[in-house]
Amino acid sequence: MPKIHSDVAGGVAVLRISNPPVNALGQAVREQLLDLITRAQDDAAVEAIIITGEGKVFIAGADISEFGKPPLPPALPEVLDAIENSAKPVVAAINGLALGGGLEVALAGHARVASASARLGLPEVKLGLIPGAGGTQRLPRLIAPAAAFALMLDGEPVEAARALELGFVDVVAPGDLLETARDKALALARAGAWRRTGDASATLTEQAREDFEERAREALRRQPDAPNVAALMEAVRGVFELPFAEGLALERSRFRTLVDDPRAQALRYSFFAERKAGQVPGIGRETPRREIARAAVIGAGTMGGGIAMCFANAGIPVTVVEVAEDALRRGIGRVAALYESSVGRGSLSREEADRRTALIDGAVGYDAVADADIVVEAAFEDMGVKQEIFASLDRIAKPGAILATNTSYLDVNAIAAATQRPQDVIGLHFFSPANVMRLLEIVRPEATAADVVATCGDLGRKLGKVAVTVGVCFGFVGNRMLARRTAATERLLLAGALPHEIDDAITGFGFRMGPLAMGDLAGLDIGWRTRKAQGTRAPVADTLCELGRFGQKSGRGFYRYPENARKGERDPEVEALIAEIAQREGVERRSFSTEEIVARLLYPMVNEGARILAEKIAARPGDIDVIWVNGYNWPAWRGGPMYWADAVGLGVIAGQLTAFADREGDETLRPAPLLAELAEAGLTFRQWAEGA
Ligand code: T1G
Repeated sequence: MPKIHSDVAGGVAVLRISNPPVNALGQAVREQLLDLITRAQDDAAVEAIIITGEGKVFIAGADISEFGKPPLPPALPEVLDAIENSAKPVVAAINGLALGGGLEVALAGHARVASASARLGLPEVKLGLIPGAGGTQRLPRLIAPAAAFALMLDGEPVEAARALELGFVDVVAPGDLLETARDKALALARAGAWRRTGDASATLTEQAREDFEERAREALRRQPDAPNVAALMEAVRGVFELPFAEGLALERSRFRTLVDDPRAQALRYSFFAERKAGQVPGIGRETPRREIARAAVIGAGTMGGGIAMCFANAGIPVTVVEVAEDALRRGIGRVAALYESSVGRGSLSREEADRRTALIDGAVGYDAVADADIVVEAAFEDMGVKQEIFASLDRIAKPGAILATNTSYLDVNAIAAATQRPQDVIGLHFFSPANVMRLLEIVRPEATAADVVATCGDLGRKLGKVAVTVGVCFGFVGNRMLARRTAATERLLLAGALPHEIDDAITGFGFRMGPLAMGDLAGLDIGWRTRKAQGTRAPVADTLCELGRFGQKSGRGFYRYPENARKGERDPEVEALIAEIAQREGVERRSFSTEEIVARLLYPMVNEGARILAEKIAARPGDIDVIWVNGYNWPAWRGGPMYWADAVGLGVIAGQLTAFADREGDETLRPAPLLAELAEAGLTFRQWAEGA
């Protein structure tokens, strides 16, 4: 049960919030906080009040699980009004993360003392919201409104020192946090002078207004159709135009509207789905873990270099192993250049870049993996090559070392079988660029030991990844579903949809890029090589490759790329070529609406997701959604393919798939048994998962 411990000593009441794991401002916490602030007003022994958090977090914000349900009094703004209007000074002693409503509690206080390691932010935009308890009205009264707006738009926390510099932390405690906070609180009480944040106005100058409006125009240009960005602008503009109380009312009303917006609901779903995805059946806190103090990566190509950077970025020394000196040198050089460009962009300090670079060394030959606790193989995507490498690693790596393959679709059981230690073998499927993409598919063969799976889950988090554990099959989850979209795209091109019509339909849905532009960017030859290895074909894409049209790298693919152009242009040659192939294949052509293109590309993916769930390759629909949002740019405000399918209605999807299967004569398009069953029963994937 959440508890706020209250200790009064030396004239100061210290209210310590204890609501593990993150001191979220659930109803019980709000109620106790209001009660303790109210009671302190009449307590003669109390001259001043301190609010602090127990554990590593100050307060991580409102309790997100309460959103969308009937509100439970007292509402947070009511508690913050009591803090701000207290007859005794209230000081926030920020012992750790102060996020969202947590920072808003501190802003309602009369001073803020932070520990040096504390981080402070208003991440509400990431949930499709805006701060709803005074953040948009109080922060711009403490710091430059343009800077406040930028912080709320970005949603990322800042270090205590930066908050001090900006002006919304008053003191960074040099030593004991509570000592410093106590001194500050008593000084305010005994001087009898403290300021309500709502009364501050020094930041509200004409120039500040212009600076804010400029930032607002830029934000609107970047995100023209994000309702929460528009609401944030309106609320911060209210700081200049409305009395404080009216500004609070405006903020609250816009916040309440956003809470009910389907996009915000989808983002909240994603927040919890991401955390649930880390819960692997059969793996618990009690499962042992292996220590990962040193890593090795086999292969210094784009993937190997990116994976090595993930380890270095997490402070884990890593050796990049190549079989040839020049390949090693090129790989290490590419990594150094990437760090350099981060320093150049200002996203990484020189010291940090040097520290990370120093953690990466290179070696020729597999002997270098002898003392590694984990080896990640990122070599050529060929089963024979991988089995040979794993046989060598088996001979050289120390007992207990985890042997991981970065394969993006091959059978990890077959790779494990090349060793005498299948219990130590696992798939760690990073997404390119590995040092940027958040998704990590942990591919779990039958023989893999539980402690290896548990260790890799923790490692994924340490590397800053969203780790989802999946079963072994061709393409695991993400690529297996992507293959369905790719096949549907190829079919649609032949049936008459033009490349740009397909891409426009998919970017209009919310993806950053359409499948054809994406293919041109990645290189059409990659898929071509895979299809040749598997003996499958894609008439259009294969023909383009046979003509040397590999995409951007060859200046021509589905689109043509005039000198150094980043965006492709329609290419009448390609459109004529596709019509020719269609004729040869006996495919009748017609035009397609945007809605039909979306349905033809995405419903088969959902269908494959249903098969994946039935085969237990993914533990739950949310895992599939987390994979697609974090690995394939599925628009986060649509929750993910399975969440979206539930909203569309499984009956609608099953019906359309049946029509596609009948029209195309393709049985793989027919609704998967699980999809058909849920459609029949009028259930959603989420209801099935909750009932499963
Ligand atoms: N509400 C409810 N549960 C939360 C929560 C929250 N705010 N934050 C975390 N949890 C749960 C999470 O689901 C998980 O549960 C457990 O705590 C550990 O979380 C009014 C409207 C703080 C950086 O957006 O960013 O305030 O899986 O695994 O990796 O204007 O949690 O164990 O059952 O993420 O150490 C704004 C969200 C809310 C912060 C810690 N605040 N949380 O990361 O642990 S809106 C946020 C985080 C708001 C006001 C507005 C992270 C963390 P379970 P975890 P972690």
